[in-house]
Amino acid sequence: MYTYYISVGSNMGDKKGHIHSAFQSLQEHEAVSKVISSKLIETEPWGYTEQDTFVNGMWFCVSTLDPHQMLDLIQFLEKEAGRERLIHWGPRTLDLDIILAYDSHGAMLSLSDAKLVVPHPLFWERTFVLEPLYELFPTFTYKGMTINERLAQLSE
Ligand code: A4P
Ligand code: MG
Repeated sequence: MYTYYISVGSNMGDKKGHIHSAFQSLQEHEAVSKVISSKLIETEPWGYTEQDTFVNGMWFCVSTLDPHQMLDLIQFLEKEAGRERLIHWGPRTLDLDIILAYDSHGAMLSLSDAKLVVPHPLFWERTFVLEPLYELFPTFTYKGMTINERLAQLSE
């Protein structure tokens, strides 16, 4: 059994609609349980800024799927939302990223191969990831810092 924190973002079309449909598909998946969503927030684009505002959030779930199987599942959900990969960091109907993964003993997984890097390499830089993560996991610490301390540092 694994637990996951998955970030969700959309900045094209019916943004909240894409997110809600994918959330429902995840909830209905036989290998996934205890799916919880943070509230959804509107955020300014980060990176490639010539694009519409995003709706962002965070999902927590428990699953028997291992991290690579979970990656396959979230890529399937992105495809269901009509996602095409055009511009790196560019507009997307749905972007799902595995931010954190834990094994059944509660140990945080660190993985890095050609397909998957966990924890997500940029999560600690992004307020649109850290704010919803804080809602679901307020006690999380990384590099000796709480999420609130990191958010304060990022806003300096
Ligand atoms: N991959 C590796 N590690 C992971 C992981 N932990 N989770 C690989 C998911 N995928 C992972 O992803 C490319 C490849 O990354 C996948 O095939 C997988 O094997 P992608 O989604 O196709 O490519 P991308 O869109 O070019 O990159 P990515 O990383 O999804 O984009 P980002 O970095 O997430 O940036 N501003 C705001 N305010 N809100 C946003 O949500 N999002 C982006 C996208 C930019 N600016 C934003 C937001
Ligand atoms: Mg992605």
